[in-house]
Amino acid sequence: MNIVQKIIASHLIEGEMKAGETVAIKIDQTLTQDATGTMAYLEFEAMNVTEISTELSVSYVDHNTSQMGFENADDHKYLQTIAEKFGIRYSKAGNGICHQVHLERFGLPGKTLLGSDSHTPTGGGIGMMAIGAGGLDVACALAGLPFYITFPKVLKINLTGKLQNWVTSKDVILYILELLSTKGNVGWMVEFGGDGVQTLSVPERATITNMGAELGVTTSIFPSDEITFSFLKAQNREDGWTELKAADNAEYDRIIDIDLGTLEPRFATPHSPGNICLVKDLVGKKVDQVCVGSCTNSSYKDLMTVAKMVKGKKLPAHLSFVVAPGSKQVFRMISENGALSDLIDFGARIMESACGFCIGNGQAPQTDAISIRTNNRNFKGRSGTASANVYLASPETAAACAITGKITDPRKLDMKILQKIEIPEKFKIDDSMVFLRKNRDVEIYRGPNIGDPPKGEKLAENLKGEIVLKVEDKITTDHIMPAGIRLKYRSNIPKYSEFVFEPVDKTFPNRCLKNKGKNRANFIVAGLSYGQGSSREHAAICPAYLGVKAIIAKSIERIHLANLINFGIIPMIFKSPDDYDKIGQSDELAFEKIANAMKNDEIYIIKNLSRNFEFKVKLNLNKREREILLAGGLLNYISKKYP
Ligand code: MIC
Ligand code: SF4
Repeated sequence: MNIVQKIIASHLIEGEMKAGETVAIKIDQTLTQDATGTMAYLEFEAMNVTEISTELSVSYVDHNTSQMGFENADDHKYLQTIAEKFGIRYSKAGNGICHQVHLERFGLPGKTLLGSDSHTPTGGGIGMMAIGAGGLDVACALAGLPFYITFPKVLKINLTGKLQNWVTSKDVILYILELLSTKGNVGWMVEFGGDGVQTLSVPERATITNMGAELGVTTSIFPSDEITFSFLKAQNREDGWTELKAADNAEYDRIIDIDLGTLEPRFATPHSPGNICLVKDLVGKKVDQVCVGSCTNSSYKDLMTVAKMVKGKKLPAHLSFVVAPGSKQVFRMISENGALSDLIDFGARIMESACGFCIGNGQAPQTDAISIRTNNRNFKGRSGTASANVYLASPETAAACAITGKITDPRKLDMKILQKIEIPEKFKIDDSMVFLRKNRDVEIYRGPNIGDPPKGEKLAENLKGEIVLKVEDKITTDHIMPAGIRLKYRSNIPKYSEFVFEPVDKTFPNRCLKNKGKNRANFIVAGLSYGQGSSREHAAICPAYLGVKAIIAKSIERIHLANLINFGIIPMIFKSPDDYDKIGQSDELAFEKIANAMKNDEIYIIKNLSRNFEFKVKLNLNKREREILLAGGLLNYISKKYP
């Protein structure tokens, strides 16, 4: 077996290990973050379970840490008290970004991790099968229910050779994105192998698996070897190490070879992590802002590299340079060894250890700015400035641009080759801000902004209504449910619903509510790869609240598809993609006997009453997904199945 198959086999609860079949796996660990976590724990509470069933669960506070108003602080208090009640570890704001801290302190090779954040696959860098999911799926895992996935097709990426100076693991994943793009990879997992693996440290591997999320694959994973052992040892956690490698005769559905030695520094250019070009092809453009941080590139090695590059230099007057260390551990270590002073002397604005600029929580660049960032997503407007152009790059390229104030290939800097920053023999360990305190009698705190998760309605037999919105390809969850300044409403569904599709069409929520008031259904028509990006289930909960009943698309991304089902919105795929062009916004559609069709039909016929024709859609759903939709969502389904 390959590594993916070995981990699934050792966690299999239900199903057959054959590509395309649904399998249920046991989840060993969970993680949540505050922006998805409040809703996830409210959903967990709604299940009336008395104990958690995982080996380890951690609740991180890292997204909404700006606290403009009482809302975020109230959510944090709720999260801390519920963690205490159920014996969930709580990582306080300031302790760091969930994926970075989890890799440092809790991730273990061979284990499964389910996280309510799409970049959970960061854990693949340490040999975990780490999967991102909606909050409700994580709540189910906490309650001891298995996680359902389609048994994946496995892509082996065979790494050979060694990266040249100034070329990094970020350039590896940007190259993979160039090869595979951000769409069409649903149902795959990526497994790395080959001699080149041995040239990459755990944080470098984690940068690659982290941004595997942008490919749309279920997860990515590296073997666990002596490099994994040394990393765990440096974190005082070598007891948890196990070797993990594919059998010599392991089979794969596809193999790609990459010679690391041939790669060059790359950018993802605006506005998609899949728009890749070489840094050398853009040199000379003026840069307005450089941001180093995020769960992709904020490790000790990343920050030390940047600090060494800028040491003794001064920031160009026109440029803003932002640095956010990934964790308290990283922060503490660069402060102790003086690298923090080098960054400050250069002119860096030091942010707390949190998502910050990556999620548009501050540091919005100026109008029309060019911003070079080390994070993983550059969707239009995500930075907080709709007209900004965000380029994603390695810390080395970002630092080179910060030094010169323009786009610069780090290889062309007049600088001696940097000595590679090695993983320290011992990291600075202090878990005082990620504590476990169990107290069954604690009173759970609920601020005024925190509401109950919405209750779904049983699927109606017939639906009639309007296509309220028709959108094109690659609509991201940032288009559907913006974060940034709207993040603080994550626990207040009626309020947050006022901003659904805000960047696309501000009139969307009101138009939906009008139809809902008249008992008419709302439908959305979309192109390829609908729901790319984040795991935020609010991109399904809030449309459901507005009365959206079905999405008809050319294709839908994995996590978003699961979230739609969990909240009772029917995902439908055009049988003939050309029909997308034959229907338009405002068309009136009729879905007759849909509840009946949901029981077992593969193909379903929708009537377009405005244009007087019919078109076919595929219901690519398994039995369990159909039952969830019929019940009006996963919470209803669970309460029926496990009364
Ligand atoms: C993101 O990077 O988009 C987020 C914010 O981390 C999301 C989760 C969320 O929306 O809260 C993700 O990646 O899942
Ligand atoms: Fe946080 Fe950005 Fe990572 Fe999402 S991608 S978890 S917002 S740092």
